[in-house]
Amino acid sequence: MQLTGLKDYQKVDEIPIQYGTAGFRTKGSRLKHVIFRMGALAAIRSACQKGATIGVMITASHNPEEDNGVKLVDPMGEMLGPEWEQYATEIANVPDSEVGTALQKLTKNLGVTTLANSRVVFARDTRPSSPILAEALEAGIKAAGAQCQNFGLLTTPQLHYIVRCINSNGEYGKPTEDGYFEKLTEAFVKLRNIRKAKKMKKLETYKACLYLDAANGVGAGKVPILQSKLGELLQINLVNDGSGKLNHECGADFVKVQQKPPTGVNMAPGQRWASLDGDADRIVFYFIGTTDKQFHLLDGDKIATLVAGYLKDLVQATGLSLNLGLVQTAYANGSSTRYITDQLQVPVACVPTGVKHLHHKAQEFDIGVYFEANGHGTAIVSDTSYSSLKKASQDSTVSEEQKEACDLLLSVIDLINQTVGDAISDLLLVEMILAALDWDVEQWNQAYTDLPNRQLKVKVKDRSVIQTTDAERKASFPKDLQKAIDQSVAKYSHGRSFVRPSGTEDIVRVYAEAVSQDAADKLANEVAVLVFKMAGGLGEEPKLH
Ligand code: G16
Repeated sequence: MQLTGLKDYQKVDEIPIQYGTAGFRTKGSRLKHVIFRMGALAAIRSACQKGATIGVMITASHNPEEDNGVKLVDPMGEMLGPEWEQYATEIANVPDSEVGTALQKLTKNLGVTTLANSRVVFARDTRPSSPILAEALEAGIKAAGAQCQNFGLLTTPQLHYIVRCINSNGEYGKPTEDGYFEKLTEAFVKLRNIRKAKKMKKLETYKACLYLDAANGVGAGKVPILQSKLGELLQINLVNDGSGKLNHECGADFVKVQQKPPTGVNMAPGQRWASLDGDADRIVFYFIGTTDKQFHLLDGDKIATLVAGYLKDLVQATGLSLNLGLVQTAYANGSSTRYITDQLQVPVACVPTGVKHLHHKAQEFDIGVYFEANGHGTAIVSDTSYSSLKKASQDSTVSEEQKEACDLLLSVIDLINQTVGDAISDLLLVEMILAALDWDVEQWNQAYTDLPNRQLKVKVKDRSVIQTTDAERKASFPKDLQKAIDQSVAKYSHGRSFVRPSGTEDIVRVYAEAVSQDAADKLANEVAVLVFKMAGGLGEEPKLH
């Protein structure tokens, strides 16, 4: 394949790069050639999908500002499948002189004869390197002979939504940012009006402020649009609104991992706070207790249990037999899994980190709720369940109460971005459920108490030496690492710990939980030292702080 402009997008180094948890991620300065090549690959993917539109998002989400990344979005707004991740990795790593041949070989193997009908849409986040990378992407798409549309600045979930709208011929919604906000806010307003009609006692409370940390990311520019459409229904007080450094001591990842508020914010007890991450696909909530004056985190596990509990009751009220399930990862707090199983009595599955794994597993249920503890998640509804709900809502033999429940559930489904975890949609969903249940954040938090936990990062020479099994809950390599982890864990009451190489940062992640914070910290540190010693740690040995 002849790629015009290839000479402007040559490799800057020979360090191998891999399509990881959420696409390619590294320093923005290393990515121009990768993104140019991904433009061509997206065109090929589109051709293999009979000309369906493929999305490409330029973002490194929660990573520091100097990083950047790229991920491809499949026709229904889903993450790229594993086989194509492999193609992406191969194409990204071939020498400059072999790019054309490698792409040619791939198109031939896949039986692609033309890329002229391929369509790619793309968007970017607010990182300084994003505009130039978007140019590289456009050049790659055009060099492959495909058509493209640049949506400029979008959140990652907005792009996923738009891709699905285009490929469903508008059935999922209008394929524009306006269409996105229209769909979500109309559903929200409708649901809140139903509640108003039911005279919820504390509905007034929910007109109060939500304090929102936008991580100085792309979401910051979108919140005013949301606010303008919600009017008084939800007052959002924005901090880290884009005037500061992206993800720096703020944002969902910082708050979750550090278990503290963004630096510099002034929280009063009882206020409802939330943080987005850099591309607004994750959200966590938090507050200062009115009695204990302590910081409390309402992370992805708490959101998942809130959503699953609400949906379970609603499904029951419809009278339809739809099976609801919840999907988590190894990071899910042990208390949340127990609560889901014992109290909610909802089946729960555990899969490896990465939305693609959770989404895939959730598709096994009629209604699948999935959340990573870091706040990345959504709910999905199978086509047949959606049709049953539509049918029942118009069926004259169905009771009025059941019809009402079907209508309610259909509106809730409209409020959910089913393509991928979406911080803005999740924000509205949580606000709606809290209002519906007449709960404040403290009541929400009381559902169960998290086991104290700690996450650490260990720098090693090559993080790929760590291999895992059992949905990342066990290390299968280096030999004896798991045995050593088990010995450490055995010393702590309610102890649990695992390690895994990050797919978005050049580090190994360590997770530990135990009966007290002190014990969780000690266990995490012991395991971090094991990783450091057995997997080629760099720099100083981890120390307990
Ligand atoms: C991405 C993925 C998430 C994953 C996170 C961390 O989030 O979409 O599924 O949990 O990276 O992954 P890892 O532990 O492999 O580094 P985001 O918000 O950065 O796109």
